Amino acid sequence: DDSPGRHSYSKYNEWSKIAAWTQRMTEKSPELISRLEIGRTGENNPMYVLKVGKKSGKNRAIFMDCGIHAREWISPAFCQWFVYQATKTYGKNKIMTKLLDRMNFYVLPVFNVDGYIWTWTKDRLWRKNRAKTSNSKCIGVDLNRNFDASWDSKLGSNNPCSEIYRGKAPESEKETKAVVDFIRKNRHEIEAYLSFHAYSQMLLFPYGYTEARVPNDDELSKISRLATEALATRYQTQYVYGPIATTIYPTYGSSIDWAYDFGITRSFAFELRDKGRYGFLLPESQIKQTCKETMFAVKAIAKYILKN
Ligand code: ING
Ligand code: ZN
Repeated sequence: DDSPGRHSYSKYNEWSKIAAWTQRMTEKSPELISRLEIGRTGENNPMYVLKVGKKSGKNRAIFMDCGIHAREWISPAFCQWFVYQATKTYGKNKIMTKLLDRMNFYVLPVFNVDGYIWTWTKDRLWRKNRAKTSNSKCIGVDLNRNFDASWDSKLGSNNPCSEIYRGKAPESEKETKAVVDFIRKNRHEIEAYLSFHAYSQMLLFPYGYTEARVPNDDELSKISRLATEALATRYQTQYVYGPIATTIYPTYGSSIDWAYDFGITRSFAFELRDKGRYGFLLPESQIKQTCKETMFAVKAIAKYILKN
């Protein structure tokens, strides 16, 4: 996939390439992929979701978001890899075939398009979106603090200069609103929500806003064990798992807490490679391995969802 003129899955791709790729994928595999524009960003860039699955009357789906944080480049790389592997292995790999026959994956390869573009042009370590705030010196809302899940907590950040600024209201950001509207519209289909971040090699599940355990904590722990064990089979990469608040840190207004309370009780967030050696600057030489091992985890989760 490195030959000239083809999309590279072992390199980081800028937004214009990813946008063009979403279109080409639907043309190359129309029986498996269609593209939906779920909304526009603050800077009027399109937000594309690829619907991946064999076309038939199915009513089951998994939603995946990548690139909610601009600098976590391995995350969009994984979403691209996932779609590519789906088209490449459908009809060949038994599990993939079964999954795509029975369910759809809604894949949002870049959630925070404006921020992602900014990391390519101005500031590689930018995290938030690019919205204007009440403080003209400080830009951007953390989209993973902008969801309506204990957003109002006094522990959330209302400082526009903070890296984790929650915004002026829940769903104040066009990007958040687009995702929430899409999920609300497809609520009867969506059985799991997967969000991809970097870095620290963790698999997280709700809650972030309280240390109280969710009702199906045992189930989410079990799924996480299956998924992280599957992930480790490829290169022995070790992941830890557990509730957000006690495994990484408390958070207010995150996408998976919102999804959980909305009724999507199988909601997870991956913190992909590495554990800090390169951090957000994970070298391109690690993209393929990271994607391959993560694929095992995602397939394990999807297989579990299908059966249960
Ligand atoms: N980490 C996530 C963050 O938003 C997270 C951790 C994931 C919190 C999912 C809540 C829900 O802080 C990074 N690296 O962004
Ligand atoms: Zn993140």
